Amino acid sequence: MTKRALISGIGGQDSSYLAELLLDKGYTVYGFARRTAHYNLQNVQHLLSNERFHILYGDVTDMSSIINAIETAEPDEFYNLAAMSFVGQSWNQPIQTTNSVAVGNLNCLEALRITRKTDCRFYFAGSSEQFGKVRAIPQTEETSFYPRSPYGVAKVYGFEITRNFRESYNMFASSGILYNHESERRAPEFVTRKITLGVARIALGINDKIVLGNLDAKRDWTHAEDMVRGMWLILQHQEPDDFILASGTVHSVKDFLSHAFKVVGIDDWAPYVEQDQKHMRPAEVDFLLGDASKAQKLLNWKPEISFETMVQRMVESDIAALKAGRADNVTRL
Ligand code: F7E
Repeated sequence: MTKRALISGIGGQDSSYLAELLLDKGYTVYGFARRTAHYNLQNVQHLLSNERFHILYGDVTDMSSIINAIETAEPDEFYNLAAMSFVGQSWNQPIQTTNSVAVGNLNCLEALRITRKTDCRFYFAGSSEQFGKVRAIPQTEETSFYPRSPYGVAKVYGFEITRNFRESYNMFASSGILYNHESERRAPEFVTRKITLGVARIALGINDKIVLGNLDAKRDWTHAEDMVRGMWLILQHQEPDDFILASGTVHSVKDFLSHAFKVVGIDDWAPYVEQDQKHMRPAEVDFLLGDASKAQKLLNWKPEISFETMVQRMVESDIAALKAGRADNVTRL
């Protein structure tokens, strides 16, 4: 029988790749989307004509809408990917962040329990931001949490409540603790896409600089396509569990700049980059590096797209989009 999946946050980067993956595997996919004043389904536009792909409107902060979605979709798997995901913004709207990330996840779990769909497999999108201040290098599933932002604090709650539902109600509720993951579909607020769009604009003579914050921050970056395969594998495992998904390599923002400028033939990028205090965070996470050996061993998961290929794909895609006049969502830098 065809499997059915419900994906919340369907307008986002990860959910669009996950929906593609599940449709390829023969699933019927229900995307749970928030209604916003501006159209927010560009990332899944190409899937809307697929007869196995459906959009249901609602919000994870509104439990009645989740219950309706569960009753319509009757999912075998529920991926909760809905959240305010921009760490920097979480200081400006800590309550909305907590409502969408933490309470939103509790609402999803409660909705499954109330509708007696406790046999539905549930995925929570955990984050390396839960580790925050480094306690161990690299971080494993055993490393303790010390989040450094309202976003990170809310993710810790989401992670712990998922484990609690697993242990309290015997639900198949699992979390991936995902390190940074990027792609051509990444929103332009995030540092990687901000850089690749900036480089594309410089290469085409549209702009002459990129304005950033902390260039010394180090992250473990993976392509989002690799990550969604990991999410799916987490829900196919014989038992519910928590897994780190990461590349196991670390690069600084400066390294990212250097690779991105190299794609357009610029070796000395310093004259094109300025720093501005307004992009610095009240509390920074300086260094994150994940150890995904548990996922490799138990799920046979490892990333296939290298850091260099990912950066190249992003820069080339932004150049092509600008040349084609598809400069939408480029203005919020
Ligand atoms: O920042 C520094 C910034 O906003 C990366 C989200 O997907 O991954 C992401 O969180 C680093 C930080 O991602 C700018 O200070 C410098 O150190 O791209 P980001 P993030 O905060 O690491 C985790 C795993 C998630 O769960 C999140 O949802 O880059 N940085 N200059 C800057 N960052 C931004 N955004 N803009 C700058 O101008």
